[in-house]
Amino acid sequence: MTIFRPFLRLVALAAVVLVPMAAQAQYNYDRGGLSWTPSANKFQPFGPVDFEHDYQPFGIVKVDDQDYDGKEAWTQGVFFSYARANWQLSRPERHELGDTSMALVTSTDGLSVVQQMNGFKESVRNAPFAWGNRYELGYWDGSTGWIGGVLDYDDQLQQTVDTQVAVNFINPDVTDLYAAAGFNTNGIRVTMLHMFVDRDGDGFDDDLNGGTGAGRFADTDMDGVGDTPVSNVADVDLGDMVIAPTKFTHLTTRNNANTSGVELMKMYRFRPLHNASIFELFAGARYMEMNEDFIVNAQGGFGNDLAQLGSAPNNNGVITPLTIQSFWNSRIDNNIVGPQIGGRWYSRRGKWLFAAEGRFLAGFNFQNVHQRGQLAGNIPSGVQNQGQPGQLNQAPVQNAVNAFNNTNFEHYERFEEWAPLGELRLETSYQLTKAVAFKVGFTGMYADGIGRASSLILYQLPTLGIAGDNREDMFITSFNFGVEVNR
Ligand SMILES: [Ca+2]
Ligand SMILES: [Ca+2]
Ligand SMILES: [Ca+2]
Repeated sequence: MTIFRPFLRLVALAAVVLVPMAAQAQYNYDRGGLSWTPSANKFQPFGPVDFEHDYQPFGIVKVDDQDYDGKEAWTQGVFFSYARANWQLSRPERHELGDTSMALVTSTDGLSVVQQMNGFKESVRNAPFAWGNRYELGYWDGSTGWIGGVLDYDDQLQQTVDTQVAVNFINPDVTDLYAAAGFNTNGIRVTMLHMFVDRDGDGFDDDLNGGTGAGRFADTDMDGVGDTPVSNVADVDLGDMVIAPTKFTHLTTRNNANTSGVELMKMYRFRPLHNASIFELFAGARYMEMNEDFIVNAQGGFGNDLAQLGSAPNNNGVITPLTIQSFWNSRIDNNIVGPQIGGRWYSRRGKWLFAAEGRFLAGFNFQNVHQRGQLAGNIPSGVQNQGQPGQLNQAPVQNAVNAFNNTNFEHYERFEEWAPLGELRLETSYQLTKAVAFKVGFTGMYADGIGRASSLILYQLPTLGIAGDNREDMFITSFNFGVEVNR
């Protein structure tokens, strides 16, 4: 949540309050000839101006062939416009949910090695429509004027809920850490996801490679089954480890995007073209935001399916079943600011008006990225294999738990990018009264240099990170309907 958004809503509210004021004022200033008198004060936005309203906003418009008596080809004075928008933000570029390098993991049988592929080929799959508002307020005084606009496109939300979703992670080699801690690595490569397994649930690590002990247990009676904890870590048989699969039993994603902005521009109106259509030129500044949250919650994984985890027994000996919990939430704020030019061409036919409008923002995008999360959480100390409470094998996921340290992580990053933004609006309005028109239209916006939350995740153990893929293009399309007063 930025502080900008509440401010924006305040501005929007102010604009709504101004509607009656605008509606009371009217308008038709220079009837008859196709000329107007320039204002005595071209540039002063709030100073004395030359237009005078005639205060008949709801006068009937009479149509007589191509002419009607209520409206000139252009307007003078205060105008206001409001549009309800059904809008859509294009989905991000294809980014898998997970690291795309190949991952070899142990199958859920704890024995065979399989190649694990990411379950989601796209982190965000859809681009649903959502609702938003747009307000414009301004005035014309002769051939110049001012226009201010507020755009507030609300939450574009989508969620997925899936089961058995594999997510690959970059899995660092931690063999040196084991060696430094006194383990006998014997040329065995150990990664962060390596762990011992207890498939038969006897409470002892299974001996997978035969002979030299069963993981953290010595086989004192030589029956092929570990039975006694080793007293020296150098006697642990790292060769009995497998790589834990990172397939989550339950995974939800949630992507939430919104766009808002303000603009303020000086307007210039050219003399009518030969077909009586009018062209107006705008120049000013614009500020736009595109904020996006990508939230992932995952249960299981990290070897959870290789063991029934339970809490340490409480005073009554009761063990609570545990599921490993993970989450990673990513947020990006694209804050785009820069000078803007634009133009509007329109033509009246009786009560109908057709308008085409374009804008170009030479934007500079200040991106703020924030990521927080936790991997392999919900594992308190004393966790154990629920199938064999009281036995010595504390947790098959011990390595994962130890390596990740069960802590929250947080990452921040800032990027600065050029973000040119273009906008095209096509609208048709129908004059209901002298001042009030109903309008429908389409708006398309395109921008480059935009960061998307789901594309900025570095899927690396143990604490993820922010990847640098922060330049994408985006399309915003919206279908609008609303009212105009004296536009
Ligand atoms: Ca066992
Ligand atoms: Ca062994
Ligand atoms: Ca034994």
